[in-house]
Amino acid sequence: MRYDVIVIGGGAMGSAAAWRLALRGASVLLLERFAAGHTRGASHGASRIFRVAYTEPGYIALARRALPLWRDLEEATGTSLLDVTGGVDHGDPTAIQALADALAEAGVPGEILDPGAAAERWPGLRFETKVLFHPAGGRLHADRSVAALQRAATTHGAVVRHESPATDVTVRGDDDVEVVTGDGVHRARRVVVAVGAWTGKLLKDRVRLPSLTVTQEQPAHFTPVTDASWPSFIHHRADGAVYGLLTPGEGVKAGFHATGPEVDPDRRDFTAEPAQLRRLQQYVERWLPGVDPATPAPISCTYTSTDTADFVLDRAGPLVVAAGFSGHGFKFTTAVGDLLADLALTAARPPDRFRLPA
Ligand code: PYC
Repeated sequence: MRYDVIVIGGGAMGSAAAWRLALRGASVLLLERFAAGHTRGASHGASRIFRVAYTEPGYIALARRALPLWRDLEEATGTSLLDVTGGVDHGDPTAIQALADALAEAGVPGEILDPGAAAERWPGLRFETKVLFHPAGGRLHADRSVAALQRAATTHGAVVRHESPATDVTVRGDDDVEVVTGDGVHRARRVVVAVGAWTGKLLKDRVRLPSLTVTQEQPAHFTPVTDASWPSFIHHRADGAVYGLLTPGEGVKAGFHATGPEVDPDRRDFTAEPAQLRRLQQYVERWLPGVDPATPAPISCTYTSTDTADFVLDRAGPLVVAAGFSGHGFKFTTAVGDLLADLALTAARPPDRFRLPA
């Protein structure tokens, strides 16, 4: 069987591509190297931040493109995926003002609050500077999203295979690619590669990629000590960002953004580094009065980051590459899937910031 498109990688982005491609009538094979629901990559767990609050208009537009598609996916699969809790950004006043200005410019509702007013509204958090609240922020359920994307893809005829690692990809012609798996050779007109931390391993020597740094990150859940409501939040600090949100049933997740050690995705230990965990507890003790800092339940995941934190979404001949989500990609999943379908099925070119190096 020759498919229109083979998608390699059944995490969020590959599954979204499979959905959007199948919805448009393409014949699709989705290959995932691990079992369904695995925790080896970057798409597992119960919560991810949804927010529109970016300074770059391109990301605001992408989040706005993603939102109705999340709702379509919920409706198509009868699954609740996105809870709107509101989002807050606080910390560095220059960063907060830049976000507020960008939202205002884009016509996205946002509100600046004094720290006292913000603390009254969200007593689980401490604020010392002005706070940006944007009501569209919230929380996505990651595991449920991946499962829903794959269900929606199969509803439209996609074939989804777990535990089917692609060991080789060979471009035979402009419209002809071979993908080797344990059970044989599969052919397609286009191949979408969305393999997260494994991108370099699979594509080196085939596509000129930007620098992609794979790190092991270790956020943790903490037990709440208040019934107060929790927005998703980002704390902009001189030494980097701290993010968090409530994961119902698991606690309040908090993490340093992109500070973990570089790892080989096939040889990582999944173990929280004790000094980093202590630092996170110290942060929580000072800035999250609504949780018990003595109760961390660490989580392990990977980031695959570009130097600019911009994504790679581009096509090189018949190979479409989705990579470098830099720890802030999940919210855009549905829009990224749609964009990948454009790249695979049409002559569309991506926005400049997403292009592969020339
Ligand atoms: O979704 O933007 C985000 C984010 C930042 C840190 C972790 N997630």
